[in-house]
Amino acid sequence: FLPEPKTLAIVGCPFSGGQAKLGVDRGPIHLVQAGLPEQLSELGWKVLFDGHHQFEEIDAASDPPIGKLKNPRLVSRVCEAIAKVVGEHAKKGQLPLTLGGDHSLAMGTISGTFEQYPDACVVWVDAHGDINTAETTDSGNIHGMPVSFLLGLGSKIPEFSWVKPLLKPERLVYIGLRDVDAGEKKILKENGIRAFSMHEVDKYGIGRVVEMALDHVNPKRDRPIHLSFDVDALDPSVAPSTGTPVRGGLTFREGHYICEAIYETGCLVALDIMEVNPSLADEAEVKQTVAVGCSLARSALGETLLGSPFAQTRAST
Ligand code: 5AB
Ligand code: MN
Ligand code: MN
Ligand code: MN
Repeated sequence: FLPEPKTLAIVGCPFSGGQAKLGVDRGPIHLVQAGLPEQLSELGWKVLFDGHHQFEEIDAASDPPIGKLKNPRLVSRVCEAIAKVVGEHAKKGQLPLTLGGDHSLAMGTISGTFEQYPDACVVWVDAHGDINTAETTDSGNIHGMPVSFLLGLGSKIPEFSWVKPLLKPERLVYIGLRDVDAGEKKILKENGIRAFSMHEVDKYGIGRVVEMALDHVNPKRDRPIHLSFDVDALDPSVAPSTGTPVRGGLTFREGHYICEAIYETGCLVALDIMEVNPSLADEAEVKQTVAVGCSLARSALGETLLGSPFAQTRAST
């Protein structure tokens, strides 16, 4: 789907308004400082990095909750801005890599992807479903809700009217779930959304799970793929610095395998690395989590364990 030279646009999103813990807005800065742009150019990408996005601020006093939703106007405006940025990069044939920031941002990134690729599918890797609606959310944190907005579920909120319900339930698949709210379980069931929880990862192994997941959303491997990766999908022993860790998660290799397998399809058109929070956990754990965020991105963008067969083929022709 991407023209040569393969160009990557890094979109830094220092945003935390979709949840209550401070620090997740510093995730992108840490990922970039750890050398992610350089690492990705070493993989052969032409890397564009236009800095970390500055968002307009709305003070809490002028952004009271709408129903239970917290910071609704702020989250909406930031996501709308990100949708434009991601959509424009995609339109230019570039692959947007969005660094979060909290996962509410995916409301923006996926909206941007669908602007350019209406037949895209979404692989959502997470411990959580992030599919609460205004009716089902308990916390009111919008990082637990982006998927419902993208699907057009729940009551319509005028402040979010820019979000078009472009994602169809059959074009969405989850991997890694293990902390799904009761209301979310009902939504998954009612909408027939395919989800591979940690139970299925244990039962079939990650290889089969990724194959089944892709067979579901992308049977002919001809649809563009948006991969939205919440680092809390990984076990907390692998990615401790995140706001909502849940035990029993993906191993280091399982997480990277998902990324490698999606890269191998040749269909990846957009990538999110979300929820790295460098202010949670100690220094060594922060370093570990940031390093894992970088290596997940590298795996999704072509790093292999035994060198690239693609590069060898090209060199020998
Ligand atoms: B994350 C919870 N379901 O709605 C809620 O980290 C957690 O983007 C959401 O996956 C976790 O608040 C959101 C309890
Ligand atoms: Mn999560
Ligand atoms: Mn999430
Ligand atoms: Mn989280």
